[in-house]
Amino acid sequence: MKRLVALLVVVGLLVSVGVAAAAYKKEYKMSLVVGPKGPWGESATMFAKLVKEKTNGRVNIKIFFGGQLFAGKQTNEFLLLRQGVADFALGSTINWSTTIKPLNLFSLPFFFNFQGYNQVDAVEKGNAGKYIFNYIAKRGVVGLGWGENGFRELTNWKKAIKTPDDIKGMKIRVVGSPIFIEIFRALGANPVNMNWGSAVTAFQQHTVDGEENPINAVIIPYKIYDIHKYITVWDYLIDPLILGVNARDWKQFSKEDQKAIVESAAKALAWEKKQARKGLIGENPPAYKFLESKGMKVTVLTPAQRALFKAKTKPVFDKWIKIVGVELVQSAMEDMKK
Ligand code: X2X
Repeated sequence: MKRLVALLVVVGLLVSVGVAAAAYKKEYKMSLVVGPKGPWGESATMFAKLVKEKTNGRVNIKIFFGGQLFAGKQTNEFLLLRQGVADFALGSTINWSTTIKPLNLFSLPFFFNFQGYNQVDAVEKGNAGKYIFNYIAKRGVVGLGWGENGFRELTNWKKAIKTPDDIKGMKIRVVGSPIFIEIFRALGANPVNMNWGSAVTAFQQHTVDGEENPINAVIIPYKIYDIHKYITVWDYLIDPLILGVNARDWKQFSKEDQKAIVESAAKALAWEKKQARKGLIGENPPAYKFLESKGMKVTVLTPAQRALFKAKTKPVFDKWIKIVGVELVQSAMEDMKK
């Protein structure tokens, strides 16, 4: 009997040691599609640093930049995060939208106004944003907050694009997300799907004529102005980021560490959003002047020109509100009114 008790004690000890060791990983992997430069990458570094400090080193996050964790296919990021190949990700809603259909809300063409940053904030903070975070939570990812890649603008090496006629037949690189292919086909362009990891080389080699990306988080850090001399500022859609964590990892963190992670996310993301929008608001803002100083010709669409692009892409909009969910679209519109 004594022996049995001793054995049970030993087994008990081993089990509890095992559980404690399994509870926290030595290192948590964080996925990013882009590199360390610019608001997107820098805020991830800031987040990991804050988490480490605030948890006294208990939660140690290593960032895998440039899409290293998803081996090329950026639209797999949400799946990898849900499976735990990545523990954290600061991901573009576009890359996650092939898995999470409601995220196509942000890719509806011309849904938000030109420089409609207040509308974007209202949707993220409002019922639509809550619905989306609930939706991803049911699919194994806890949303820690919203960041921003930005409103996506069109760049190319050939000519200034002012009307839908100008873009006809142009080969435009887009993310491998169906709505993007459809938008550019509706405009008469020739969209090609390419992962970001191989896109920049393709731009340099003129394999494609153009691309679309936000100014502060991508065009400037990647020096797209060295390759593309023309930019059309049209704010045709917004690309928010979500900082997400795998739900199984999340449950293992103590309440205290969860709080530290939430606070770190809030701080890093507030900074990130500010940087992503810096110099972009108002008429002829400093960021456009910066691009001009780098040799770019900046074309800002007039409301009338923008309306032409909007009209051309209306069938795509009408089709995709059903895929996003009519209720979610309505809820976002309500949020914007508040
Ligand atoms: O691939 C892109 O264009 C990028 C970097 O903006 C995204 O990840 C959506």
